[in-house]
Amino acid sequence: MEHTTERRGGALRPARPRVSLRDRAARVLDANWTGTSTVPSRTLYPHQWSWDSAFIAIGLRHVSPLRAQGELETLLAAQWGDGRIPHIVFNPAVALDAYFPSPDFWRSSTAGRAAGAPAAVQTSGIVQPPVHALAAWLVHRADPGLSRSRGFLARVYPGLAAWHRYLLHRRDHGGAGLVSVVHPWEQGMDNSPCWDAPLSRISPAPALSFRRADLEHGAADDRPTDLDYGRYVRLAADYRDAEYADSGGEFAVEDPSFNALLAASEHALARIACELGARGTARHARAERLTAALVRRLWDPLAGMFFCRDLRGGGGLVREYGVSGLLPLILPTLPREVVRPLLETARGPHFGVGDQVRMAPSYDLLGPAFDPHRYWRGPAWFNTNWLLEYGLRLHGEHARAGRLRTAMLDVAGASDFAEYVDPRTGAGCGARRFGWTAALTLDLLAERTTR
Ligand code: 9WN
Repeated sequence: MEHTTERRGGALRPARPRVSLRDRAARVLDANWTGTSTVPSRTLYPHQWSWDSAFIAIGLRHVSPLRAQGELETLLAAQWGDGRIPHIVFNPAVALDAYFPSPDFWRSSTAGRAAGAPAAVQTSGIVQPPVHALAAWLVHRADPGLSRSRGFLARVYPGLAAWHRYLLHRRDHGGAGLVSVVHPWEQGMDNSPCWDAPLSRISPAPALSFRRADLEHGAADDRPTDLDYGRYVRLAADYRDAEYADSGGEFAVEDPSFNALLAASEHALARIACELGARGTARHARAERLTAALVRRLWDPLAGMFFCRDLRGGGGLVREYGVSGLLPLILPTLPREVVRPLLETARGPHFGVGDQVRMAPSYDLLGPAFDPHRYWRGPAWFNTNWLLEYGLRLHGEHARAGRLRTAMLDVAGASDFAEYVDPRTGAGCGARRFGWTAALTLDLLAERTTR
């Protein structure tokens, strides 16, 4: 708490204690805690989401390492037999119509039986970016004594290893050592213009065949369109009807951030293995192979940018500047001849990081599809900016990283922990008191050494 005094009517009197940003952020996580995990938003997203939980655990470890461990353990309890970690774990106490698509759409325990979906809990059947091993390692580091006494790493290691195995073995649809996403929701930046070309080939499900719940809580102009939703539904229904088998499918894209996060998490898994008394060498080597494949497959030296590769559209690169293409900066061994131009792209007119914007936009400031308010088509998000801030520091851009950190803290506080914000003004959009915004604020506020 910060105590100040204020002058009212000429007299000095004690001010009401102002709540610090740290306490406000911690209160958001308390309010979103269900007893076993944390919802991204009480209104818009009332269940557990996969990469949200990983980012939330990274912040929660500064407030309650025990809850942070529990967050990841709850998610892993819903893992499928084939190793996939589902993107949503449904809370049975929440009404079916509170979120779409609901459990009766995914039908995980029946349609997912062959893939090993759990019987006791309902989940979606697609995945999200693999931030979990990284989160588990950071959670362990926050309180190694507690972690060792609970056997936390030993509990989560087999599931995390199976998760990476699933991605590397069942999702390498391009056969070149990278993972493909089979739905835009899997990559997490749902309506990014990077998906426009691959999605344009998908015939949308009829508008009357489903009912969106998101528009009851969010402004339509800030959300994906009905046409986007029709295509999301078509892709998810086709995957479900094929019993979530990882064979064909009309959408398969190699994405830079998904694969960079897998490489970073593979490095973290190597550290976890060492902590458990095993050798991490093979895992570090795998992370290096992923880094090399990223550069070989997705780096465009002329543009100074990583792009998505559209496997079903002739296998070419989608030359849209999405923030995903900057996120390989989190990798420690990215070659110098890639790092230098990539940092220039981050600073330059497409993203303006550190000068033209308060926070990095999700999509190209110069792109024809740029929209500062519509979800992943321009607004700035806290998870991608947190990753970017880390990447800038990792590669020696300390002053720029410091400016970004300050802006993120200001914007998080002023917007009441908005889901996403206008990258230039910082004006909040979407849900407020959003889980990972609060969690990553806590992480940015923590001492550098514990981060
Ligand atoms: C679909 C929960 C999730 C995030 C995603 C974000 C949004 C869901 C939706 O919310 O997606 O998964 O209904 O729009 O795009 O990144 O994990 O916060």
